[in-house]
Amino acid sequence: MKRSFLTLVVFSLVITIFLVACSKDESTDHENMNHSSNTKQKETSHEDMDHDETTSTSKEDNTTVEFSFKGEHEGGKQIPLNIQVNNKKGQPIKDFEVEHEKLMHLIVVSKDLSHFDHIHPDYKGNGLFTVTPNFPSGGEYKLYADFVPIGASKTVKSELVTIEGNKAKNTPLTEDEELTKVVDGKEVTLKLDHLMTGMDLTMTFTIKDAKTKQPINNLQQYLGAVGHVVAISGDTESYLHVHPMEEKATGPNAKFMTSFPKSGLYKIWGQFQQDGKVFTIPFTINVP
Ligand SMILES: [Cu+2]
Repeated sequence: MKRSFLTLVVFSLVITIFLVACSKDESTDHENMNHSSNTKQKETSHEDMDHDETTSTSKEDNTTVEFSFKGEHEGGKQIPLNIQVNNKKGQPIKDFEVEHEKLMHLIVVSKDLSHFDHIHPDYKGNGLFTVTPNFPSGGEYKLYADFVPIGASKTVKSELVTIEGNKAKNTPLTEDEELTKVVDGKEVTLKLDHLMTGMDLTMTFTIKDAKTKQPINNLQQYLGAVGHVVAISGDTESYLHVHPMEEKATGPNAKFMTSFPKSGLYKIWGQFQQDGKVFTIPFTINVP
């Protein structure tokens, strides 16, 4: 009796220490990384693209990003894009940290969030990145450049661009009734531990083989982590950084942490890799 009581006390102590350590960890995490960039909506067409005045994740943000297309850009075409990163004085920012194996991640979405692409611009030096996104049709797209200048914090700069050509029909964003989807032979279920604005929450993706219903436990590292998750608000103003909680996990569960800055619809894309192939699973949720 006495012994089991002692065991219980020791056990509770261990748990308490563990919890304190964890919550400490999370708060640092939160301060350093868990931000959304609430970008100002700006209607720019490619002809009058100018400096993006969006806010970034850093209070002492000293970066500006200029997105400019080279040459013709009709929908359905691949259009070369320049992304120039400068400081506020107009001088190029030259050094960037490698984050998830890349110097810059570029997310391209259509304004209605039906099209999503995650690509990696090439660094040409002197703050200039180049990439050739694919725009499946004409219409409005939002570009989010995600990078970390050396010595600064994670920065996201976005731009709304208009691509000429026949527009695809607008697909209004609607909340998913069920958070289980089948993509590329994988059945993926998303669980959120609680849905509340401004609170850290855990997203768990559970991945099974769609045919056999067997859990998939051989996910490969994709860009240095079990997977990558991007979340964007329905109005495209908030781009959320979502962080894997156990980078080295291999499935069937992949856990991520984020927080939603305001209520409303969000589209979430989870990207994972198995057998050398990346698959992307979209979910739309409504944050109350
Ligand atoms: Cu990336």
